[in-house]
Amino acid sequence: MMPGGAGSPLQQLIAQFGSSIIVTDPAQLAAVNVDHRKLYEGKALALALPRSTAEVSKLLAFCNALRIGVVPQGGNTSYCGGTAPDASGTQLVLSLRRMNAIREMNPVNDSMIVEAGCILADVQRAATDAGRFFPLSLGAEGSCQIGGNLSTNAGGVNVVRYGMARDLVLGLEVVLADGRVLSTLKTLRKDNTGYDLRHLFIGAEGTLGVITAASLKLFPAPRSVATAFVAVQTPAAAVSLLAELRKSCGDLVSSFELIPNIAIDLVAKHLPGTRSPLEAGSPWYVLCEITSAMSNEPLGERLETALAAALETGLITDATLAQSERERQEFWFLREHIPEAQRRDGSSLKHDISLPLDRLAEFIASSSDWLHDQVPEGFLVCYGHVGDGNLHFNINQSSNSVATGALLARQNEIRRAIHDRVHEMGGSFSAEHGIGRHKVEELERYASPLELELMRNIKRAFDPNGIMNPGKVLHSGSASR
Ligand code: FAD
Ligand code: 2HG
Ligand code: ZN
Repeated sequence: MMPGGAGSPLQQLIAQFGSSIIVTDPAQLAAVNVDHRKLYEGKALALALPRSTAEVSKLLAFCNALRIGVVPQGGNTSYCGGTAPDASGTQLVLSLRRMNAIREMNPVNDSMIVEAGCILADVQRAATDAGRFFPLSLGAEGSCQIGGNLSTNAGGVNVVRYGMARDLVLGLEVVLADGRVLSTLKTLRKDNTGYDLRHLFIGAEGTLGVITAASLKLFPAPRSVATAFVAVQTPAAAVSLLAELRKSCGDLVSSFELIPNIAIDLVAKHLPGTRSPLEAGSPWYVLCEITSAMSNEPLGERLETALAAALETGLITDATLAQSERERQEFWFLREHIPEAQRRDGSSLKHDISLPLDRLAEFIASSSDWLHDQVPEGFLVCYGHVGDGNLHFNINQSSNSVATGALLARQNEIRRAIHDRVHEMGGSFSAEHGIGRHKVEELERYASPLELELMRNIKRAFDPNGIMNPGKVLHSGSASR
């Protein structure tokens, strides 16, 4: 029977839940049919917009009974195509955008309970308004949702101090594929009571259930901050600088980002009014920040002393400290807009990789040489969260390959060469962006047979009918292979 025909799944959904929850408006569907990078465009059966956990529960129970595939979607900012329905017109996209309440704010316990549809920036703001700090921070924070952040186990620019999204979670409320609600929304730091189920859903990209709420850790608000834009000649110098800063500033180091000159050029080209904070050019820069919860801490002096010592030994070649909050924001604007500048420059190949810190510089050096020799169709824009060993080893099309599509035509071969090299060096082919649909084959290639077997067993245990985000993370149906 066709999805839209009499007694069809769509008609049954509308009859059961009403057209205020089951949306079929073509304009709204067009927006959810495609992922952020436009890698995949599908065709949703409809868009479900529930208002409560109880409604999500009824929806999933219903979809499970009818074997309707469900594709959860948060802010749709993720990079691996995890949010796009397939082309069959039979999958229901489920958005929790109406579930955006802060259920509880508990500054004494340093915790808050939020619904999954909260925009990340709103979660940060609520914490700040309560005099606390929620440290997850990334370029898409104005549109991504906390449910999406947890489902991708997002990283961002504060991981070096506070950890990944996973490290910020005390408990979850999850609707399972069959509609049952699993609630571990406790706000405890210590709770060793059997298997820690919450961690299975974090990073599962909607393949095991729908996260409807989370209990999150809060931290003392930073009251002193110092931010520097530093010129270094090589990535090796950047890695050594990180070690030096850790020696002198300890765990005050909250961000440590590597930026190549080419990225500054791209931002300046595509976002008028921006420019490098340092006059003299340098092949590489570091944007680093130290913060403290103590007010009036002389962090500027501390960072300046550390950087002066590094200048003295030749580890760095120049540096400037942000003299005001406005200047600090300008430094960060440059960093946060590299993805946008890259996008405006044309299609690119993205490799979100991580390596042990002691091998990171060696990887950049050997892979840059390889690219230079073997991939004349592109140029490297390699930047990232070096404090966490995470590089965005991206390749943009050189001007003469835009028209021919020569770089994009070689993407599989290039990806294989880069990921193989990363794997050989003990790294990961997906540091913070997940698997989605885009990296399912990569997971099959690099995970061990035992890891894959256990993942399939977990998928089967939580979602025996395979309705949750089919074809993402693992091949569709591979739960039963
Ligand atoms: P979506 O893209 O909507 O969904 C992501 C996955 O989670 C999908 O598989 C979806 O099915 C699933 N999902 C969504 N909501 C739920 C739910 N409630 N329950 C179960 N499953 C769900 N990522 C980083 O890690 N670090 C960065 O620094 C970073 N910077 C970025 C900068 C820019 C400019 C952009 C555009 C993206 C960036 N990202 C970054 C990627 C992206 O923002 C993150 O992956 C983010 O966590 C995705 O959140 P989202 O709400 O958009 O999720
Ligand atoms: C970032 O760190 C994001 O800015 C996006 O993770 C990286 O666009 C990218 O490749
Ligand atoms: Zn990143």
